[in-house]
Amino acid sequence: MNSSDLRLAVQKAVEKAKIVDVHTHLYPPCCDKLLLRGVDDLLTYHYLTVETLRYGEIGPEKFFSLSKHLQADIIWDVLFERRSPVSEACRGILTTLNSYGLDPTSESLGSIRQYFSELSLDEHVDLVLEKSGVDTLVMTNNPFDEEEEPHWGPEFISDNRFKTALRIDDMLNSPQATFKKLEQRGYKPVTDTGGLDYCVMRKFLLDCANRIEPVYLAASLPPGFDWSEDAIGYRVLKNVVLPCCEERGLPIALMIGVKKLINPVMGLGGDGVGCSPVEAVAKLCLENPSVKFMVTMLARENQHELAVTARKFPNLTVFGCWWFLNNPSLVEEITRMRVELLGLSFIPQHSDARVLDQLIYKWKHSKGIIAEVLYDKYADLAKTGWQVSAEDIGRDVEMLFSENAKELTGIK
Ligand code: RAT
Ligand code: ZN
Repeated sequence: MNSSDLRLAVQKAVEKAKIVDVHTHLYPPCCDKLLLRGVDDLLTYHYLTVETLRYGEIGPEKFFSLSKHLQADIIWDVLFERRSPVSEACRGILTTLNSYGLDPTSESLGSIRQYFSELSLDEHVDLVLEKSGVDTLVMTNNPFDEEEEPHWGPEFISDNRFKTALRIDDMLNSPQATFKKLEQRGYKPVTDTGGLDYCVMRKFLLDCANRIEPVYLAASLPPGFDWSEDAIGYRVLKNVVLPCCEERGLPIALMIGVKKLINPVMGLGGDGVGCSPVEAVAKLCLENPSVKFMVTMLARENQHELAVTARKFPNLTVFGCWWFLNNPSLVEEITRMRVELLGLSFIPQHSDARVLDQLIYKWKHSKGIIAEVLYDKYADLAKTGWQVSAEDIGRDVEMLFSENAKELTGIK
């Protein structure tokens, strides 16, 4: 293949690749209003909210007291009408609208709203999954989320496109308070292990797992998470969470590095980032060889050490360019480094979509970068005399976008 054929072959393979999106905040259609969708939800995404508030034209308290419709009007005005929308989150809106054939330079926000209001929920879901190439996505399912948990009936897990992940942040980050909540739900302690009963906590997790059949358990942890042997959160991880993972054959996804609410008034947009100790991940992988760890870290500074660590542990899969890393310059740098250190043995991206339509731009933007990185790598191979065929490329691309995730999680 000459280099322009090679580029084309890679682009084609990536474009048509079906995706398993291993981390989102979306819900199946049966959850109705819980599934955010359409232009007002897109505009009021917390990434855009904080960008708007930075300009100081309206204070956070006033802004959050307004209706979603009015908030969207303000965001549109501040970020799109009176400035060029150059940030990644803004560009995402444009990519998404374009994909529906909507032209925000000639159409008013009113007519864009009109377009979305005419899509039924089911139509909308089908359309977005088709446009984004997402075959299967994994949700974030928190048993303590009062809006979500009541939906956990058989219908919740009946749509095969929406897989569940049991999110257990509370158990690791505030074990005592969580244990109290379990007691309120009728999980009474049997043995006394210093306030917490691991057995009861395991029973709770297994009951949750029976209800929603998760494809993994997950937690997001702060840079300051205490990894010492006698720290309570770490003991819960070792004595409750990992045994459940082992018993059910489920991976544990650790998302490490978020400093929660460094500015509380910003709500979901108020979190920050910090470096975390990668050696704690290595220790976990070493001490628990039969547990599969999926790890993503939020700090750019942690990426190299994490990739090097993954080289040593087949039970560690690095996934995604998470949250503040999901920007073209960083996705490119991180993906390039991961291919160089890990070959094809990682999951390059997840969307983290909170709004259905975001699947379109998050994947379009990431796919473009991943394709470029792959092209460069195959071109480097060609210089050694190693030729890849279109089939080879298709196979590799499938591993990155779906097969690795399927193998890890058991998603069919
Ligand atoms: O990207 C986001 O929306 C973040 O607020 C979080 O959802 C983060 O991805 C998480 O899952 O904790
Ligand atoms: Zn997330």
